[in-house]
This record gives sequence, C-alpha cells and structure tokens, in this order.
Amino acid sequence: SPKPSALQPMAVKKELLERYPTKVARKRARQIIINEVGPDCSVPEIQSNVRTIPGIITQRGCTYAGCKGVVLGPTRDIVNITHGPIGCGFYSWLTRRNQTKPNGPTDHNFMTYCFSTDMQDEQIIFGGEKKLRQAIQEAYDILKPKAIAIFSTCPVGLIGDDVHAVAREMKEKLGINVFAFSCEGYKGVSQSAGHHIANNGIFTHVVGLDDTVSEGKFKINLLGEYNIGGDAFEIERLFKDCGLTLISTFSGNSSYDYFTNSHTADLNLIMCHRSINYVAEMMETKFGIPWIKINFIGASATAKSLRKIAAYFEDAELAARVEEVIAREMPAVEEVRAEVKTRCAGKRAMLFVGGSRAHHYQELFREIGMEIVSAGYEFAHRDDYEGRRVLPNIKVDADSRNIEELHVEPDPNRYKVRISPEQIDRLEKTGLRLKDYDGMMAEMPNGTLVIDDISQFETEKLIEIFRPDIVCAGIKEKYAIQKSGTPMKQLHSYDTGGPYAAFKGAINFYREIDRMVNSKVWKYLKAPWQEHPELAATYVWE
Ligand code: CFM
Ligand code: HCA
Repeated sequence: SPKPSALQPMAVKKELLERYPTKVARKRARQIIINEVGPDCSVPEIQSNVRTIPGIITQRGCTYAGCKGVVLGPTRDIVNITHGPIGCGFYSWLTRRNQTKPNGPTDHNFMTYCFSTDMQDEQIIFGGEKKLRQAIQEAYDILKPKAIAIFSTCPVGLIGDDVHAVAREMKEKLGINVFAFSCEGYKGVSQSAGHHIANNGIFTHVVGLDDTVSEGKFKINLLGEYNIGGDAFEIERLFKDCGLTLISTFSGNSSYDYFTNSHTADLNLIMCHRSINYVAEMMETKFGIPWIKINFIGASATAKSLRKIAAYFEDAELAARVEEVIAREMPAVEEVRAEVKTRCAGKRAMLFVGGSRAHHYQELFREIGMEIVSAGYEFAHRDDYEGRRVLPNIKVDADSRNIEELHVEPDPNRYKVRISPEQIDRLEKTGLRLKDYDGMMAEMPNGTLVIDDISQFETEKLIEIFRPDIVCAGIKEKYAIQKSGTPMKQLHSYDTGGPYAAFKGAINFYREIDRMVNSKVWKYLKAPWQEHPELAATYVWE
C-alpha cells in the first residue's frame, strides 16, 4: 500500500467529507485539519469543544462521566452516590481500570461498590430529594465514611432536585463532609464540562481542610494521573527513589485525606492538563503553589520530567538522585527499545483518544520508529491541540451551574496573586512555564490529519485509506476496527495491560505493540458480510 506521506492530505480530507450533507461537511471541515507547523511552532486553528452534530456517531461521553467517573471516581474512601436511575451508576461501575492500594487494614476502599439512589417514576414525578437523603443516611450508617459525594444525572436537573441543599443538610446532621455536583450528563458537550465541575467542587469543599504539614524537603502533588492499569504505582516508585514526597495525587490511588492536605505541597505537577488544569490554577491563586506540565508517558519524557522537577527545586542533591534513577532505569528500556524497533520501525498508527493520551502516546510510538498517520482527541480544547498560546478564561458560579469558557490570549497579570517574585523568577529562568507546553499539533509532522471528535464513519474510512498497522482508541471503536482486520489497542483501559507509564511502563508498551503489529492473526479474519454481503431471511407467517 502507498506510504501515507504519499497520499495527498487534501484528497483524504475531501474523501472523508464528501458523503456528508453540505452543511455538515462545512462544520466537520473545521475539525478535520491538515497539520502545518510554522518555524515559530505556530499551528492551524482547530475547532474543538463544540457540540457534536446530531446524527453523527461520536465516541464522546457525558458530563456525569467526566465528573463522577473520571475525576472523583478513583478516590478510594469517598462514598460516591449517583443520584439517578440505576443505569448511570451501573455503567460507570469499575469500567475504567483505575487501581488502588489501601493504606493498611483500616483504610476504606469503596471503589468496588456501586452506590445509586435508583430513581423510579415516583421520584421523577414527586421529586427525589427524600430518597437522596435516605441514601446518604443509609451509606453513613453502614460504612461510616469520612466523606460522601453526590453526583447528579440528567433527570435530576430536569426535575429540579436541589442536591446542594440536601448535601448541606446531611453534612450538618451527620458531621461528616457531604458535597454535591451538578454534573448532569447534558451540562456540557462532553466529559470536559464534568472535569471542570469536579475540579470546582473538590477545590471548594475538600482542598485545604487539613493544614498539617508533613515531613519532606520536596513536596509535590501529581495532578491528572488516574492510575489506569497501575500507572501511578510506577510513578510513585520513582518519586520515592528520587526523594520527592508525594502529598496527593488527583486522583489516582488517592484518598480523601490526601486532598484535604494537598495545599501544603510546594509544587504541582500536571500530567493530564485537560482534566485537572482548573485545580492547578485555583491552587496557584489561593495557595501560591506554582504548577509545571510534566509527562510520564514515554521513557525520554519521564527522564525529561524528572529533570524538570529537579530544576525547579534548584537542589544539587536532588538533581544527582534524579540522574542516578534515570541511569539505573534507562539501560533496560533502551535494550528492549532497540530490539523492538527492528520489527516495528516504519509501521503506522492512528490514535483517537480522550483529551491527552492521543498526544502523550505518540512519543512511545516514535521511540520504536513508528509513524502516526492521524490523531485526534474526543473532547479536548484548542489549547490541548495548539499549545499554550490559547488559554481558557473561565467563569463559574459557586455551584458550577453556569460554565462559560472563552478562548483568550494569556493574561499577563496571571502571576500577580500569591506566587512570590522569586518563584516566578525560577520558573521563567528554567523556561518551565513557557516552554514544553506544546499541544499535540506542534509535535506532529506537516501534512498529517488532526481530527477532533472523530465519527465512527470517519474512523472506518481512514482505516480503509491509510491501512494502519494499529489503531488506538476506546471500547466503542474496538470491535469495528478489529473486524476490519486491524489490531486495536485501547488506550483508555489498556485492555488488560499496563502499567505503561514511566520506564517499566515503556518496556511493557513496546513489547505489547510489537506483539500486536507483528501478529498476523487479524489479517486472517473475515467478517461475515465480507463473504455474504447480504443476509436473506425467510419470514414464516402463521
Ligand atoms: Fe485525561 Fe485521562 Fe485523558 Fe481524561 Fe478520559 Fe481516561 Fe482518556 Mo478515557 S482524564 S483526558 S476524560 S488522560 S477516562 S484517564 S482514558 S478519555 S485520554
Ligand atoms: C469515559 C471513560 C472512558 C471511556 C473509555 C472508552 C475511560 O469517558 O467515561 O470509551 O473506551 O477511559 O474509561 O474514557
């Protein structure tokens, strides 16, 4: 088959659009972009974070999923109650492979439970607040948690239950922290609004409640790491070996107490910018904790990130330990990489995932010589694609009921609050804030197609055109891709694999991709309709 670089990107784009009605094609054209990186790293504008056109099969999820499933879900000891009919709670129950290790035998782990008010017609008609109150009481009586969180599903907003009033009342009555989220599924155009609502809620109700200062010379929080397939365990191991004290992760392998104390950290590290940047910004403003963007997907990215952390703290001993850890871990990675590269170089991948992984995982593929022919996010915003030049300016009211996100130029006064001039100086000097916050597009070759909120139809068409050696996406795409004879790797759940983060994770990933792109098994597969394009049915009428 022709190398994708030999295919005219304009022609491919045209082919993707030609089956759509004119108006739809015009809209999709603004989200299907031919990449072009300028000498100053400028990239074309891409439309994103907008409503999916009705009728198009999107891979996106809802606001409730982003709030309950993504940001709050991985915390082991908060009882997360879904207020709604049972489906929303059930389908967000243990599907994300976020793992946890309780801290000793008295530590709670509620993640294996599915808590829901199981709303019925009666509540839809007469209101669900009474049943919600009962559910909170019942959860408290049985489990005695430190905190209970309530998550609203679509019908809650429609019938007007005041979940925040119920939370306040029950907090008063039970003497534990009870807080609610107006994260109805329809609140935004995707999961993204749910991240934002979760960030606001956790910051308002939890962060900063415990001022106990823990031991440690270099105290950090890890933001936007959710411990899928054990990634956070691997990163935690490195932090420990480097002498970094992890106060809290938001929210992989986390507990309620870690959040309450997280404002005592010296530095916030952002892994998935999309889902947690709001907490980082608020912690900077309120507590004077600066943040830097790091990335532990890919061995080189991990080394670079550890060095960046050491550079921030300007400590020779820390820098030396970081170098020791890198020197200890790297040889094994390089050995496997070199071996795998001989079999994978030149093969092609497509990545369509969430709001950060479609970018971060490109590096792992490049490390084994593979080419990314097309990539995109489901629900990211322009800054995730185009880099830091476009920052969201956010206005939210106390209960996160109205969210308005405007794209504006960065505010030159944004440091003015509580970061000291000395901290700013350090950040600017090492280039930590301004550099390295590239979006996905600046790191992709010219001529590659960057596609936002890709549709099922477009995915299938691209596979036909590019014939990639592997496609990375989620469960909704998985089987259609495999039926086309193409290996498919889930980058949300990692299927049954992982960890893929940091050094040991990179080794796992190289080996897994090697196995997948070099196995012929999918090529032998014929879908039933390839042999019998039309099925004939005989109806027997009584
Ligand atoms: Fe961040 Fe995530 Fe992602 Fe995300 Fe997600 Fe996820 Fe994802 Mo699925 S927080 S944006 S909302 S890295 S759940 S752990 S895999 S879509 S790319
Ligand atoms: C979500 C969670 C999800 C879904 C994954 C998928 C995850 O968005 O609600 O579609 O395969 O990572 O579990 O992104």
